[in-house]
Amino acid sequence: MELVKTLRWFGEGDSVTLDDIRQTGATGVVTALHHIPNGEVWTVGEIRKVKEKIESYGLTWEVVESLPVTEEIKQGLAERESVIDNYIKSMRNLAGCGIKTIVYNFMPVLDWARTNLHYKLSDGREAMYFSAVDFAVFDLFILKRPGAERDYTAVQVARAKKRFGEMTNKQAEELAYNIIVVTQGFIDGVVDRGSENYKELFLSYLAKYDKIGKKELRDNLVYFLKRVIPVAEEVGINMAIHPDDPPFDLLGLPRIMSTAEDFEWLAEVVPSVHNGFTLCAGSLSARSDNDIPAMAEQFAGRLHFVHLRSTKRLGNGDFYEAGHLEGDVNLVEVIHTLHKIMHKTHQPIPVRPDHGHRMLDDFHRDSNPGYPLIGRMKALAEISAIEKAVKYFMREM
Ligand code: DNO
Repeated sequence: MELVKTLRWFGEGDSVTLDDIRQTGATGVVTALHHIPNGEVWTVGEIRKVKEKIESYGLTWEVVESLPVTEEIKQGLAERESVIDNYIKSMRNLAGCGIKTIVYNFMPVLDWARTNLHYKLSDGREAMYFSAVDFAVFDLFILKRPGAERDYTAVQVARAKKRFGEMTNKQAEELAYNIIVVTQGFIDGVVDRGSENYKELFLSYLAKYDKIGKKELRDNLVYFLKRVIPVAEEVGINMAIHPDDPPFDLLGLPRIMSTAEDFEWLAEVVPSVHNGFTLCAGSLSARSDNDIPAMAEQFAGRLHFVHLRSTKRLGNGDFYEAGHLEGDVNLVEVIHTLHKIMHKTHQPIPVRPDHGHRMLDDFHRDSNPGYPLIGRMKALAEISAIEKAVKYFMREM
């Protein structure tokens, strides 16, 4: 049995085409109906159009990433009822079309965070980087989030102040624009590329969490799952929550999917195996206490999707996205663990390389941050080669 190798495709607007994807070695596609506004129903007609298009290239639509869980649901507002009704309709429509794995996340406001999207590696490739001090600059001095100082030590504030003093206005503006707009717009975040006054808008979203702590956010997730998991069981859909990226507190927002304890909690409150996870090795690895192969083993029956990637932690709160054979995650061990799981469950697990470096011809073609073609193709080739070797040594071939 093999892992199902997939690549993410952002639909018709993606500069990386299905024709490109089928040449990379991927057999599956991970996508969403990015043209449908968050919270609206995905109709059978719209789902079919995309599915047929993917299949016309000899590929299969393996995973939906993401069917967005909107802010009404995360904040637990009265309006969540109708949005959850729509969510359930979309689930039923997807299942009716044979698409049975849905990724979502429960991170408030910000889907993922990096401070530098063009960090140069020594050989000329580019990776994405998270700088703790730059993020503090953004929070304290650019955004000027009310009460932000409370979340930092005096030393951190002093460092951020010094760093801010060294930045030009243009650099500060770019930092904010990257965090709020560039990294969020293309994955259907709350602030899209067209938003004017994006900083004010973003601050107003953050303020909505003034009275929502970890407990309240957990309650809101459970409320959502108690509605959708029975439907998932009925129609055979696997729900796969994506962990927090990065898996630690940011901007005073509650975070509830960062550690093995968080995973344990989720599996306990709604025990159905349809209530599962996306094991995002990259996101989780930004914390040294997350043992990714151990988490894979512990949550084996609930791993509906895996993002294979690695980060390099630099010891000061910073990390960057390392090559797939480098960094702090041992992907050989992760892939070995996934094979041991498949051996027992006889269920092929879909994986994708997640982000890749920007390299070679990627510099001549615009793509969404983290999703260049050549870098991801290299990662997929590395993953496939690891898998071949793992299978060989497990006597599976
Ligand atoms: C970023 C992605 C995330 C992920 C969502 C899942 O590149 O890993 O945007 O798709 O958080 O809901």
